[in-house]
Parts: sequence; structure tokens; C-alpha cells
Amino acid sequence: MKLDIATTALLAQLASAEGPPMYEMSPQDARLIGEGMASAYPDGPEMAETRDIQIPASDGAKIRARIHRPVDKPKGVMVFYHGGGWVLSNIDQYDCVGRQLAERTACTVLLVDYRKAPEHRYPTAANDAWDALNWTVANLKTLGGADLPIMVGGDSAGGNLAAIVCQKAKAAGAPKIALQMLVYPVTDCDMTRPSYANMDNQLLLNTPMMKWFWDHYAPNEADRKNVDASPLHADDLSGLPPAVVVTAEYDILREESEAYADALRKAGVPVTFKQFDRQMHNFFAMPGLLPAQAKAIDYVGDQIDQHLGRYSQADVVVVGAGFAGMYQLKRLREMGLKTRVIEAGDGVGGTWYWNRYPGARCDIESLGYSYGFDPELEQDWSWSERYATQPEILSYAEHVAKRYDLRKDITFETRVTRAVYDEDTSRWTIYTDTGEAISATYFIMATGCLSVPKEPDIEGAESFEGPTYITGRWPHEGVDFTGKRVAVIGTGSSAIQAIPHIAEQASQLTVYQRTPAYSLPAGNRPLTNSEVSEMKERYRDFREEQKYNFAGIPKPERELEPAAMVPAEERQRRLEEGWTQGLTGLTTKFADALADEESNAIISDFIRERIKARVKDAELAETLTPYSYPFGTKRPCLDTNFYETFNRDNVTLVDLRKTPMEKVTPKGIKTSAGEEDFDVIVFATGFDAMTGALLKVDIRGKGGAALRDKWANGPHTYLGIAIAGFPNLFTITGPSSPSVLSNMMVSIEQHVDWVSDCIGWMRERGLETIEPTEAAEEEWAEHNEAMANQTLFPQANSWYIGANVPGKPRTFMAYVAGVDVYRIICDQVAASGYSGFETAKAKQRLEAVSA
Ligand code: N01
Repeated sequence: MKLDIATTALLAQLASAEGPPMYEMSPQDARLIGEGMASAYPDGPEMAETRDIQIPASDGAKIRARIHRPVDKPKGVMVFYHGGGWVLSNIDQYDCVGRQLAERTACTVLLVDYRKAPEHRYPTAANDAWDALNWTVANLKTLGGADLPIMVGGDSAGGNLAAIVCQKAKAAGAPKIALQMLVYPVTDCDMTRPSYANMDNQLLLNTPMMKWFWDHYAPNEADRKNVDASPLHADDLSGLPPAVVVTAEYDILREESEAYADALRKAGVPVTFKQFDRQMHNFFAMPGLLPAQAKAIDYVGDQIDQHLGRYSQADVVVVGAGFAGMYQLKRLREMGLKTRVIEAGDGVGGTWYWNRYPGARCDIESLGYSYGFDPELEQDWSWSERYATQPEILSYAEHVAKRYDLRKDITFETRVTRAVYDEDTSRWTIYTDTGEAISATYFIMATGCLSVPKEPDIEGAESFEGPTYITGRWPHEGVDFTGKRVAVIGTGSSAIQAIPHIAEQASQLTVYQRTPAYSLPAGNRPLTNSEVSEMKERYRDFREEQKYNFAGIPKPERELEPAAMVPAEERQRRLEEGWTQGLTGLTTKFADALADEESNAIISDFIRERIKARVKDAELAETLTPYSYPFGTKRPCLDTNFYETFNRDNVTLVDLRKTPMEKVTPKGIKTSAGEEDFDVIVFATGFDAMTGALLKVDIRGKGGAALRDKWANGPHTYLGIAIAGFPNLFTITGPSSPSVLSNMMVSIEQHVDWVSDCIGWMRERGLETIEPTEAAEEEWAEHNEAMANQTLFPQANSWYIGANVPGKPRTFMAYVAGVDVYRIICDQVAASGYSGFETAKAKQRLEAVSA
């Protein structure tokens, strides 16, 4: 027997309890056992409303019932009939299950305490179930809305009642039932099926017990064969509501549940079928005790979401319409794959769509910060400045979208909230906040590395009475700071670009600095016509140079000697030269610039002197000078007039290392030195980098495992592209790829090409799934860590290691050996038939999802 461990342990505990088997007890005594077990179940989630009611039965009696209304606005109503062989259990014992269903499905759940046998024999339970359904229809408004769809559900004998009320509704012509959820339902009184004879199945429900139930409920054998006792006996199942049928592997009811699913499907009813392996009968009704129970609630919740939402199919769903998602869409479309891109913004551009703060521009030179996949595209676009502004880059993204007609496959203003992999169908279902569910073979997260702004982690941030802005979510209409007292919190790249612009408008600007940055002058200027045309002539060669360069930035070239081998005069010459050469100007001047403390100190000291020369007030200059980490171990910044801005009379710097921030108040900001009032606060406090956007979506892989759980101690991937346990999921520039340490355009193109080629390779071979092995993932993690430890990167409390987000696990999240080395590794993995990955062909299935 192969039950899961929790089930095995539970059965072992139950076996140690003394007493006769239940089928030798009176129903009254047997009910007490169920009550004892239920005392171990948790209370379940909080509800907006929980109310007990009495439903009038058609014979004049009263049926007890309980309404659980979820916190979220109800999307539907489910009438739920509990299991217990028509003899045992009640709605108190199913209270937690009802709450779980209500919370997960955002539906009002009506738990029905139909009358039990032997006090009330067949067909009382079926009649009560029907009366409760009709009461629900008549009282929909009080349950959440007169237009809400109605579903029925139940487990075991409750599944039997749910199936029966659907047949009754069909016969009566009403009500319309949107869905029937049948969890290991009793569908037939035939107890001669092989699943009854198999000893492996004689667990919480065994053959004598089933006989005991039937004998109490329908002692007359002829009654049992009626369709309102054995719904499988119905002549015609066509026209019944779509069904979700769940079974357990070790359950005597498994075969009759399967038979009903099969009969429904043959009658043309859409059926989604799932067997929970290594589970026994009743697992669905044991919350808190069996982990599979929570997974089953999730599973039925997902199915209900699909049925209630809009449901569609695609070959691939890509999340994000930034530069990664756009190119990914183009590639997949060319391969003939039906591709849907889901984008939260109302336009393309990703980072360049959201980051509209004043002064936002790229710190990679514009001639190299563009797509290289189409020689014609690079000829018909001309950059105007050495470093392009955000508006210019955004218009480039829009130009690309138009040129390749990308928008038609992008759904804008829609967020992906959840994605669930189904091992039975080998497909992902991707859920959006607009109620759509998309089933897809491949799921690609092109969500960017710096796309989720860090939540302001400062006490009282929400209490400020004036407007607040986050640089990474800047209003499209812009912000006018004229005459305002403005606070900017942070001195990273975003703040450094924004501060000089804000200072020009604001009456007073106060900058709150916790860690000084190393910022180099951008040296921005308009590009000359000859610079642009020269690059256009040599673009093809340049693209190759980008691909096989350490950072995807071919100039300046990397010097090969460690600093110690370079004579003092030559060192100085290189430093002077590097100072004007942008982001990689100084890190390329010595081979060991980012690996050796002394070498790095030469550069860091040089920059410190330069910073001091830019600020008139010596004390202020000292405060702005970084000492606590080596140059380059936090992302360096490029600025235009950042340090000079502090020479203005209307600009003040607060050193939070000396006077720590205490809180934001309704009027301003309080530090240990006192409180200052402001009209506006700008949070330039950075991002939940690398993993933020991936974990914002609730991604569930094999066995319902959550990516959030898998990465609780830091992200683990293979090549930063794929994740063990999450087949056919790809991450573009994911954690432990070079990504943020490189020119993102070069890294994005490399990943998109690799993923597209991989999908093409699978399709040529008829392969259905691909996922990395745990071993490959482990080897990659070890290699990453070893490479990072050869550098100075781990010395800084940077967002590269998650240090900027309180509580985030600390691991170095980018591959440091360079995009050139990385590309060679990725190419070799592909050339060797995707070593480190496991692939599988399509499975033979009992049942395909159809809806
Ligand atoms: O964010 P950051 P960013 N109290 O995390 C401070 C890219 N980028 O948006 O260092 C007080 O770098 C924080 O202080 P500390 C680029 O890769 C590119 O500026 O944590 N202060 C820091 O000073 C960049 O690296 C461009 O001590 C708090 C600042 O806020 C990345 O985006 C332009 C605080 C955050 O700096 C992120 O840059 C802009 C608190 N509670 C950005 N929390 C280009 O040019 C945070 N800080 C392409």
C-alpha cells in the first residue's frame, strides 16, 4: 500500500483506539466517533457572515443549514451536502470544510444538514437535498446576489445527493445548476465492483460499512436501484451540469465514481476528473489532519474558478509585455504557437512603462540598449542621446509593438494572480484578476527583475496626509513640485536621477540618505549623426561583440591584468579614462576590480575623491561619500548633476546613519533629530528585486507545491530559466542568471531565443513536458554560490542579495561569471539534448480536461 505518510500515521493512530468496528455499532454510537474526530479539525477561515437557518422541507419538517458567506464579494453559491453514508456526520463536523470552500472559491456555501437514516430513511435525504436547493434559488439575494450562479457539491453520500439533485433539476427543467462537484460520490448500489473486493481499499470505508450504510438508509433493495439513490442508473445523463469529479486512489467508491464521470462524459457533459493518488476515502473531510485535503480544496477551487470565469486555451501564456515579453511573443508567434501575453499596464514597455519619475533614463548607452534580432529594426530606429530618456525608450518599445503587430495578442490592464500546473493534463491554468482562466502548455514569466517596488517599510508611511509617490510607479500625468516642500527617501539610481530635477522645482528638498552611493557622471550628450550612422554600418558585428562580452557592453574592453601588476602611472591613466566611460568604465580597468579588495580600493578611493570635488561643503561631501562597501558591489549609478545639486540653497541632506528615521508622521518625517514637515514625500526606496514579481503570482507546480514555499530560503533554479517541480515554466532573466549584472537587452534576447528553441526542440520530438532535475538545480546553485564567493559582491547589503527587503532570505541572486560564459553554458546544455532536464511524452489519460 502506498498511502501518503500523513494518512498512514493517522490510520496507525486510529488503529490503536479500542472498540468494535463501526458497522457493529448502533448509528448513535457511531455518530459519537465522528464527533470525536471532528474535534481535531481547525476552526477554518474567518467569514464575512456565518448564520444557521431552518429550511422548510416539503413534508413540513425543518432542515438545519448553515450559511458561510466569504469575505470577498461572492461569485456564486454552492449548496454542499456532507458525506457520512446518509447516517453519520452533520454540518458542524463539516464547518471547516464549508469555510475553506467559501474562502477558496469566493462563493457563499450553504451546508445542508439533511435528515439522517435510520430515523429518516430513503428518500428523505434526497428530498431534503432538493428542498435545500430550491430554498437557495428562492433566497439567492440574501446569499449574495440574485444573479449568482448556483453550484451543488458533496462528498461520498453527499456527492450522491449532489448528483441526484442535478438529475431532479434536469427533470423539473429548473433550476439551472452551473456546476456539480462530486467528491468520491456514491453513484451505484452495486457492491460487487473490484474496488470493493480489493483489500487495499478497505480503509476508513470498507465493504461491511458500506453495506451498513445502505441497510440503514434504504433497507429495501429495490429502492436502492432507483435513480434518486443510484444516479448511475439514470437512462440519460445528457444535459446535466458540467461536473468536477474527484476520487481517491484507495477507495472502494473509486470505480463507481469513475463510472459516473465516464457516463457523464459519454453523454456529452463536460467533466473534469482528478484522482488524488495515495489518498483514502474521506480525506476531503479531514481538514488540518491530511495535507492532501488542502490540496483537494485548492483543486476544486481552481476548477470552480474556471467554470465561473472565462475559460480559454492557448499554447503559451507569457506574463509581462516589457522587452522580454514582447520579443517572446514575436518568437512564439513565428513558430505557429497560439500565444497570449498578459500585462498589468495599459501599454507595452515594462520597466520603461512604469518608471516615469523625472530624470529617468537608461544607464547603458542607447546604441547598445536595443534589440538585435532584426537588422531592419536597428536601421529604422535612431537614438538621439548617448543615454536615452525613459520617454524615448518607451516610444522605441511602442514602435516595436507596432512594427510586429504585437498588441493584438497582449491583454492589457490584467494581472496574473495564480497559475496551477495539473499533472493529469500536463497543462498550466493561469488565472487573472479579471476572472479569466487560460489553459496553456507553456507558462513563461517575463516579469522583469526590478518590477515590484518595495513596499515602504517605514513606520507611519500610510499616515502622511500629503501626496506620496513611489519612483517605480510614477503617475503618467507627471508631478508638479513647484513651490512644494519635498522629501526624497533613498539615494539609489532612481533617486540620483530624480533629485536634480525635483530640486529645480521644489521650494525645499530634503534628501534622506541611509547608504551613500558610488555615482559617476553620465556624460550624457546628444549623439552626432555620424555616431549613429557608423553604428548602423557595424551593427551586425556589434551584436556579436555584445553576445560574447562579459556584461553585454563591448566598450570599454576588459583589461586583463590585476591592479597589482599595473604601474601607478598607468593605473591613474586608466582611472581617469574609466571615469568618463559609463557604467563599466571603472570595473573593466583591472581584471580583479570586483574580486580583490585592494584592487577595488584603488577604484573606490578614486571615486571618493571625485565625489568630494563635486560638493562645495566638505562635511556634506563627506556625508555623501560611500565607505561601507566596495565599489560595484551595489549597482553603481550614473548621474547628471546629482552631487552638484547639494550645492543649492534649497537642498538639504539628512544622514540617517547619524540621525535614524523614526517614522513618517501625518505632516512629515521624524528622525532622532526631530520632525520636519513636508508637502510631498517621494519614496525612491527600490524594489523587491529578482523574485518579487515571480512570487507575487501564486505559482503551484507538481503536487500543488507552491513556488513561494520552494523558495522560502531563497530562489533555486536551473540556469535561471527553469525550476524543478514546475514543468514547462520558464523564467526570462530569472534568479541566478546574469540578468541585472548585464545589459538587460542582451540577456533578454538570449533567454527568449533559448526558451523558444527549447520549445521548438520539444515539439519536433513530440515531447510534452520539460523540467530540470533537482540534481541539475543543485549543481547550478552550488556553482553560482562558488562564483559569487570569488567576488566582493557578498560584502554589500544590496538588493542583489535581497538585503533591502526586511525578512527576505539572503542569497546572491545573479550569475556573476558573465553573459559570455553563461551563453556558452546554455548553448552546451541545449546542444547536449538539454542535459539537466527531464522530458516526457504525452500521458495516456483516463480523462482529459474539457470544459
Ligand atoms: O533602488 P535602490 P533604485 N529608509 O534599492 C534607500 C535599476 N535602475 O530604485 O542602500 C531609508 O538602489 C536605500 O538605502 P540602503 C538599477 O539596477 C536603473 O534607486 O538600503 N532609506 C537606497 O538608498 C538600480 O540599482 C536605472 O541603505 C531606504 C534607496 O532607498 C535598481 O534599479 C535607474 C529605506 C533604494 O535604492 C534599483 O534602483 C533607476 C528605508 N526604509 C534604477 N529603504 C537606470 O538608469 C530603502 N532605502 C537604468
